[in-house]
Amino acid sequence: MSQTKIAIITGITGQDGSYLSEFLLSQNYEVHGIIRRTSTFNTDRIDHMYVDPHSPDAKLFLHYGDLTDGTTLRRILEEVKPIEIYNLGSQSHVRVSFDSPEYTVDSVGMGTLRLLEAVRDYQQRTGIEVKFYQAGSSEMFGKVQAVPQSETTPFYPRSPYACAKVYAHWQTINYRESYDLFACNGILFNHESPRRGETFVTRKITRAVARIVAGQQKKLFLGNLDAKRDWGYAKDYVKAMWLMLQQDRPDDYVVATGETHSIKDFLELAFSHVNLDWQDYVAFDERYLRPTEVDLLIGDPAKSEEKLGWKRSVDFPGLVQLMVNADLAAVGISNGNQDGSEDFAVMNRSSAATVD
Ligand code: NAP
Ligand code: G4F
Repeated sequence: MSQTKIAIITGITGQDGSYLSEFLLSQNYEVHGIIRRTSTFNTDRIDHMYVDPHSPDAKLFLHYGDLTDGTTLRRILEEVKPIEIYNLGSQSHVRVSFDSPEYTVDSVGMGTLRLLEAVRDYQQRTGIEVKFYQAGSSEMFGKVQAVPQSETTPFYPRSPYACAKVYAHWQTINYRESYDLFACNGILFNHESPRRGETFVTRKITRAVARIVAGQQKKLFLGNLDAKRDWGYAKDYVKAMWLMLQQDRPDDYVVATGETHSIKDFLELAFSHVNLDWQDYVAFDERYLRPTEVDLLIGDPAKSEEKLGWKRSVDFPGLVQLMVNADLAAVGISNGNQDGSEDFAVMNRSSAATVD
């Protein structure tokens, strides 16, 4: 009988954590997620997968922990004995990282170091290999030094968040080279979905479109509309994370679409999908500007495509449409096209997953 494959995911309650959990469960993994204790439920994105842990059918288990708390991370690792760890947890909002730089760097930079140290000790003591995935970001390219950006493009981070991700990136490489860890960096460009946090620009726009159509909102306040991003679909991107850990050797990979679009392009498609003109609704608020901006991101996915056999399944117009449709469904409007309705069902269940 083959052994159960066990994975730990930090950041399981986030957008990527929820899609990765679904994917790993579909591959017959036992999935252990680390969640933060909060005074209100924070498990909306994973409730649909959760089965009472007393049931023999339970394959998803939750543990309280935090990337700022190294002792607990070690304890969970010892208890769970995973073969793979996906480090997705982070204060992931770039604008917020300027307001809370210390906490951002602690969770993103030091959090990764704490986890790597725990893996190093566990592996050295037990001789059991634990494969490690680090959620790196295209934000690390910041003030871009080449177009498009690939694995060899130098970093030029422009926010506390991006600086912390660069630190985590290099620590991951150092632990790979110093202690022979199977540790990979994914350098993922922006990826979105109906499960995207409501304060990131894409979801802020698609949610506003739906609420404007439903008569629940009149204006949408945004910051810089000229920045360009390489936007893909989150569900495609979590497969690349898993593929990296299935290779013979650990390595670093850019995951991107190879296309770039401005916020204005996104607005144009999202509003025209419901026959509205975005210029009638969007207003400027300087609160959403950043002290330093990342003007242009466009990734070169050639290495992921060649070595991992990874390919995106959704293009830019398809992504915008499925996000608008899911947000329309959330306000009770069917747009005929049911793209994203599965996610609407996920996001509207009441929270049930708990840790005893
Ligand atoms: P997300 O939706 O913001 O989710 C972040 C997750 O991290 C949540 O589960 C959050 O828990 C958890 N978290 C926050 N602080 C933590 C802490 N101190 N200890 C433990 N967990 C903590 O982010 P995402 O979009 O899924 O992104 C996943 C990862 O990929 C992040 O590391 C992000 O920085 C990185 N990334 C994202 C993109 C993108 O475009 N989405 C691109 C490149 C890299 P709560 O639910 O309790 O807040
Ligand atoms: O949606 P955003 O907040 O995403 P950003 O800053 O690109 O970061 C996201 O992608 C990174 C990968 O490159 C991840 F590492 C990171 O964790 C996160 O997931 O902003 C996108 C662009 C920016 O140029 C911003 O200035 O949209 C611009 N923008 C304009 N108005 C706005 C707004 N961004 C937000 N969040 N809110 C606005 O009102």
